[in-house]
This record gives sequence, structure tokens and C-alpha cells, in this order.
Amino acid sequence: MKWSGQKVVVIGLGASGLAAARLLYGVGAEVTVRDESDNELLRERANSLQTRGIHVELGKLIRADETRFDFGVLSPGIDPRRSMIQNLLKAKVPIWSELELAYRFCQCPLIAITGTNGKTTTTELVHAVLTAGGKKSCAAGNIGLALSEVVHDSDKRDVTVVEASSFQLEQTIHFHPKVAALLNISPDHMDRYDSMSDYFAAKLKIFRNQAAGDLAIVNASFGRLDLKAKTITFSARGLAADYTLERGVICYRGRAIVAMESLPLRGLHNAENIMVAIAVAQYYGIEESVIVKALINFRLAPHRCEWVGKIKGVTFINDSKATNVDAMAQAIESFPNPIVLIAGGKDKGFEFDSVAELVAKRTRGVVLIGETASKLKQAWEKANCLSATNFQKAFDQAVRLAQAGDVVLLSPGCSSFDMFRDYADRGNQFKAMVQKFLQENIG
Ligand code: UMA
Repeated sequence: MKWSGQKVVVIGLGASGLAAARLLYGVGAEVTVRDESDNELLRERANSLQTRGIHVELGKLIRADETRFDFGVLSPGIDPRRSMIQNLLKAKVPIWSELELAYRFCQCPLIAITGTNGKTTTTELVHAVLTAGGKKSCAAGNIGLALSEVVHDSDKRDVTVVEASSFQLEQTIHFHPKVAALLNISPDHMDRYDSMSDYFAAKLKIFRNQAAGDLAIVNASFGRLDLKAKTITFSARGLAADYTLERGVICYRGRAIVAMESLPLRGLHNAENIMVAIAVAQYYGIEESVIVKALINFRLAPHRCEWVGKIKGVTFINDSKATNVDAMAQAIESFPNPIVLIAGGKDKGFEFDSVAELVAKRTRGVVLIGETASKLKQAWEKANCLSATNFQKAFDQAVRLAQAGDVVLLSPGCSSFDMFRDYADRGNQFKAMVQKFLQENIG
């Protein structure tokens, strides 16, 4: 494709939009960037782009002649049903996701990972085992580093591992990963999708352009998906599959590879994430001993069941990345001790009844925050639920409820945008409170 002179509108000036605008500008496209917000950070970004000759429109948009654009690049967090996108579509301007744009520039094979939970961990695991096996790899996408940011030197790598969210997959056209994995699916983003089948359809786009020479790695719980790529299955929950968990040992077609107890990750969900990493590494011909060593040395990224500290016998765990009900349930199930749970946040349209029994059984108390606090209180009437008007008060209440031997678990089951910048901000605030509490109790 000839990029020079193409008139492109990039929608959103977050991590994706900024990277896409720079990438397109670098190849001579005429770039306009639009963002519906207007704040100091965006104005700073806008200034840096404008000095290069990129046109930026912030805040309330004046509807101009949309037909002048050759195509648009959509940031994943922007709902395509919004009028600014619909106006472009009415003007017959094709809309690509930022993932699609970056894919068209990428000069090495892609390994794409999707699913509701475990995407980031699996992306990092895959990157770690490939690197240990001597492959030049890089991890990007939903993990926090836009794919457009890393395509310029993709010719120097063997692979790029990309965490692909359903939002990013929605507006893909030719996106074609050599290896694609679907981890699991459970309700999430129900404020963006009309039904679970719409959400599932977006996830399935990861396989759409794969062909016979490619590899699809699929949780056996999905049954037959009729994919064109060679398909490998996995299950840690007793289903027939290529990779299984037998008495705590990950096996390939019945042959033992590694015992979960020798690895730093816990739980059935992590066993499945590990199976995907092993499947990718074996596909790339990496020796089993190298894979196992890389898995033993692997450390989880922050905000995923992250151990923060132990004060007066109470352990503090930051699982701020748990932004849906299933992820929260997995965290609760990972700790045998009584739990004081801090939960709640932005309402994404979830029902919380499915975990009511688990919460009542496993928690000493629950401190609720954010938009969903009253909804959660109703759904979890058998649990000891308290509400807090701000995060510090929630932390203080959790500390008061906890007894020696308990776990104070921040695992909100909701996204963070009602009270925080993002899940990392929520997790970092929690960690800072634990540190302060620790200082007070030493001094
Ligand atoms: N904006 C609008 N109109 C809207 C919504 C947003 O103009 O209706 C503007 C905002 O003012 C903002 C910009 O769009 O300036 C933000 O765009 P974005 O929400 O797409 O965020 P990015 O900074 O580009 O980050 C995105 C992903 N965010 C989302 O999908 C919400 C990041 O995933 C990803 O790391 C990054 O691209 C790089 O690939 C985050 C995420 O929360 C971690 N993902 C969701 C999840 O994991 O559940 C899917």
C-alpha cells in the first residue's frame, strides 16, 4: 500500500492514537487526530504533533467534510457506535483498528493472544519462553505498548507477541497472526456489546485470516471451532485436550512436562496460560528444558495477585487488574485463608450473583467502592458488606476487619475509571496505602 499522501483520521489521542499518528506521519500520510476530551495532557500531546504538521482536533468536534479521508484509525477504547465514528462510516470512510494499521507495517510474524482473563500474563509468558529459547521477541498490544509503537524495527525480530483485546480485534480486516490463542471467555465489557455472542464474535476474529500453515491454540472448553489453522487444544479442567493437567502436572498428550508446584504461578487459570506458552515454544522448536527453566524464573507483572506486604499477620494482595467477575473469582479461589475483599468500581453491565456463594463462604468481610457498590451489596446479601465513600476509607475499613492470618485482597471485579485513571493507578494507590500502614506500624 502507498501511504504517502493518504488522508487519515486517527480517532483518540491515547497510547494507540499517538503511536498510530506518529507511524502514519513517518511514512508521509496527511494525518488528522481527533479526541473528544480536552485536557492538559492531551494539549501537550497535540502541541508535539502539531509542530510536525499533524492536524489535531480536541474536545467538541465541528463536523467537517468527512469524505476527504481515505481511512480512519480507531483507538480501542472508543465505541464504534459513537456518532463521530458513525459519521465517518456514513461518508464511506473505512475504519481500521490501530491493531490493523500496525499489522500492515509489521515485518515479522505475530503471535496473538486473546481471551477474557490471563491475556497479559500469557503474553508475558510466551515472550519469556521465546526469549529464553533465543528468539528475538517483543511483547506489545493491550499489554500497554501499542503495536504501532514497535513495528518500525519489526524486521529485526523473529516474532512479536501481541495481546489482543476484543476492542482491538473488532475493526480488523487483514490482521493475520501466524499463531493465535484463545484462552477463555466470560462476561466482560457488557456495556460495549449487546450480547455475549457479539463479544465472542469479536474475539474469534483473531483466527479469521489464518490458513492451513498457521497454528491456533484453543481452550478445549470451546469444542470444535472449525478453524482453518492447525489446532492445538488445552484444558486444566479435565477435558480431553492436547495439553492437560494430570495430578498437578502439565502434560502433552499424556507425557509429563512440568509440575505446577515447581512454578511461581498458581491456580488452574495459570496452568492453562502456561500450557499456551509451552505450545507456542514447542511450535518454535524450543527445547523442553529451556522452556521449563524460563517458566520457573518467570515473575508476574504488577497488579495481578501481587503480594504487597504482611503487617501484623495480615497479607495484602493487589489484584487491581481483576476488572471482571471471573478474574475476581479466580483471585478469591487462589487463597485458602479468610479474605477481606475490596471490590467495586465502574459499572460495565455485569451481574454479580454468580459469585455470591463464593464471596459469602470465603470472605470475612467485603468493603465496597465505586459505582457498583449498591448493586454488589444487593447481590451479596449473605456476605458481610460495608460501603466506603473513598478509597482510603475502604482501605481503613478493610484493615479494621482483618485478623491475623487473613488476606486483604483488592480484587475489584470492575474497571477503575469511575474513581481512578486506570487499574494501575488504583493498584498503585493501594500499594502506597499498604506502605504507609507498614511505616506507621514499624515506627
Ligand atoms: N476517547 C474519545 N472518545 C471516547 C472514548 C475515548 O475521544 O468515546 C479518547 C480519550 O479522551 C483518550 C483516548 O480516546 O484520550 C483513549 O483511547 P483508548 O481508550 O483507546 O486508550 P489508549 O490509551 O489508546 O489505550 C489502548 C487500550 N485501552 C483500551 O482498550 C480501553 C489499552 O488497554 C492498551 O494498553 C493500549 O491501547 C495500547 O495497545 C488498556 C485496557 O484497559 C490496558 N484494555 C481493556 C482491558 O484490558 O480490559 C480492553
